[in-house]
Amino acid sequence: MKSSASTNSKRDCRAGAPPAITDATTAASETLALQVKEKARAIGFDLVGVTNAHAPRHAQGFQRWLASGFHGEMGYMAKSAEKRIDPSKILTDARSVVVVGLNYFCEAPREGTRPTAGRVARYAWGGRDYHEVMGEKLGRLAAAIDECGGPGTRSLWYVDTGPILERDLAQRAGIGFIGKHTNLINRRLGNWILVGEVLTTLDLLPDEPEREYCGTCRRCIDVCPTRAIVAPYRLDARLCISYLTIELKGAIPVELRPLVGDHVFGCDDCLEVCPWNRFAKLSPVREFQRREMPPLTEFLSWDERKFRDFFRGTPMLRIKRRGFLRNVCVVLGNIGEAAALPALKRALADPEPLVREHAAWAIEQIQSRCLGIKSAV
Ligand code: B12
Ligand code: SF4
Ligand code: SF4
Repeated sequence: MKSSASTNSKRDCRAGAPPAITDATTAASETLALQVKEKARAIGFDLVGVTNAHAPRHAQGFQRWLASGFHGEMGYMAKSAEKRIDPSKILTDARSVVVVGLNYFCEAPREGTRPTAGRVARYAWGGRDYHEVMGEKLGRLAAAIDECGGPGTRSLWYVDTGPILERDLAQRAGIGFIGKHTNLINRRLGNWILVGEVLTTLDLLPDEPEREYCGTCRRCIDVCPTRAIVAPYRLDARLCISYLTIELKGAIPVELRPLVGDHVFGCDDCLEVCPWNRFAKLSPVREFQRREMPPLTEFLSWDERKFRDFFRGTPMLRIKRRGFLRNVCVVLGNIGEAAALPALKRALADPEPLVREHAAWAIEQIQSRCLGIKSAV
């Protein structure tokens, strides 16, 4: 889990007055909030806002989402449901949540590189996992908050994997609004933002929540290849290509494979079309800059060691060689030409049954599409 607790015994920013609602405490919590935000910006976060540690606004929406089974095999979502709707169950006496955003918008791939490489979601283009990039920064921010709070202040940071409804709290902290595609959008940066937060026992003056700005637009809903956005703000993860190619451990359902298209890891289709991205700015974070990927067929010849060496420190490592090659086969089945057949046929002898089965499917697809052969291998 990407999180860490920190406490600090040094006091340098604030006298430890008990929380009483007076002008003086309000002023103190405002000063502290300003100091914390300054720290966050100095550390390199693009966005920072503060909210209280009350239940998230859409807690009921989340419970309905679970009850509909939209989380699929992500059992951890249901298991930690109680904590997700009550931050004080994560950190006793939590008073405030400092929510941060990091811009990861980078240059698009050069024209013509896509057909052989497959498409990778933008957050995974770089050479280092964002959990680590953000984790380092969040650790420093949590330590700085403890320092401001003085003795007894406790803080806990998370990025992505913690039991928190991050986007909900982010909107309440004012750093963006949840779009119909369910992602957080900032009016100055668009939707290419990663979210993290520090829960703290410190009293910080909360910011005003952001309001919604989707209006009548529904581009993201219409563009989704699998119709996973079943209604505005409601995503059936079981249909989402991001879930199918990253979260799902086993076989990708056969009927959904053609819809995966050329997405080899994650999917950005609903994010790409959002008009708010006209305000996106290139991220200076070195670790997010795009690195070249070899042609898809090459991956099929890689053993465990080669796979690990190439993807070390990246989000791809999470789905392991077997998951990644499963995706490679599906994409080749969808967009590959006859030239991909030798590599796929060799993959029929792969040590992983999951890879073998998806390679057989891909061969069938290519044979039927390119050579007019209908029967299986
Ligand atoms: C589970 C999960 C997934 C699942 C499910 C996604 C989902 N929409 O729930 C899958 C695997 C599909 C997924 C995919 C992606 N994910 Co993801 N994921 C998460 C995770 C761990 C939990 C999300 C969650 O709580 N889902 C539960 C459901 C109910 O929440 P929800 O759909 O967001 O619904 C909320 C809103 O819709 C709102 N709501 C409900 N009704 C209404 C009505 C109105 C009017 C409004 C305004 C709001 C609203 O309330 C709900 C509860 O908060 C978070 C990290 C975290 N701890 O929060 C990252 C996170 C959401 N993922 C992230 C990313 C980057 C992605 C991908 C872009 C990756 C990719 N390119 O492949 C895709 C985007 C797909 C998409 N359209 O959402 C980022 C999003 C950053 C951002 N700017 O929003 C997060 C925040 C991680 C991070 N720390 O940065 N993800
Ligand atoms: S990430 Fe792709 S599959 Fe998932 S909701 Fe967006 S467009 Fe649909
Ligand atoms: S594409 Fe349109 S509807 Fe979808 S999130 Fe962006 S503004 Fe909202």
